[in-house]
Amino acid sequence: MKKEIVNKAADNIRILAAAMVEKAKSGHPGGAMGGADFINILYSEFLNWDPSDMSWHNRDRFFLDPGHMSPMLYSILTLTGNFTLDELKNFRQWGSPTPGHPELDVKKGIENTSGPLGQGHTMAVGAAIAERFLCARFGEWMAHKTFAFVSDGGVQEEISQGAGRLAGFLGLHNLIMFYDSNDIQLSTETKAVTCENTAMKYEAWGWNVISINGNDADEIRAALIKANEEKRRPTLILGKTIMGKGALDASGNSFERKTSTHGMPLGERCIV
Ligand SMILES: Cc1ncc(C[n+]2csc(CCOP(=O)(O)OP(=O)(O)O)c2C)c(N)n1
Ligand SMILES: [Mg+2]
Repeated sequence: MKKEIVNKAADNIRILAAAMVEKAKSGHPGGAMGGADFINILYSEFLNWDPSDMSWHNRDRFFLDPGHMSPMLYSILTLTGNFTLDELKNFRQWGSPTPGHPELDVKKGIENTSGPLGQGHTMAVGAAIAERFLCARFGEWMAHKTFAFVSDGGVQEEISQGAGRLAGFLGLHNLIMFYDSNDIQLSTETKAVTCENTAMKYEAWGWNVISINGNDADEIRAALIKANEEKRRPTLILGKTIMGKGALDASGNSFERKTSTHGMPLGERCIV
């Protein structure tokens, strides 16, 4: 498919994400908009699943770590038919299936409850271990991939270090994790709290690390092809992304790369 059309599909995810936060008057648009390109390529070209049959046990699994990026997940799952536009309109409303942070609902495509950063990382490692266990016991016909999406906050959490180290040691080659590295977090740039080299950290644990522009569809696709071919190691796709990608206010001022784009409706504030 032409890159232009692929990018428009990602723009749809961005617009839905920004719109649902706007309507709810609360939520997190920025990270969701930056991660949209990866999620679009993953779901439309790689994830081996059937949205109409979530009980198929050999389906690929997707675990979201940063639950605050739920608008991104709900948006793609609306494009796949698992959610409706009305459910998006009820984002963050009491009793709706679209709470601010996703809650386990496998039928609708939500494989894990998320919110506490780092937990999605560990759940994905656990699921990848379970997949290898099933294959060792019953044969490779049970093989499937486990995909995870993690952000700056999740990479910083200590729980992720234990899980990441174990995944490398066990050589969980069917685990593929995308790191949305936008260098922005809740109230500061990440450089205010950390200076470690994440690629080197995961390499030291035995991971296959692929660094890309996380907003470029071709680079995302190439990285996922390589990750799928890996036979020995878990893969970390380290994608540099832009917080709030593409968002402008009415006067043309950009919301991109701003800490303030992390966790409030775009329309509710002046750009700082
Ligand atoms: C264990 C845990 N500690 C603190 C928080 C509060 N929190 C929510 S989002 C966030 C930082 C998010 O930064 P990042 O993961 O980079 O997401 P982005 O700002 O890029 O959307 C924090 C600290 C949390 N959700 N979980
Ligand atoms: Mg971030």
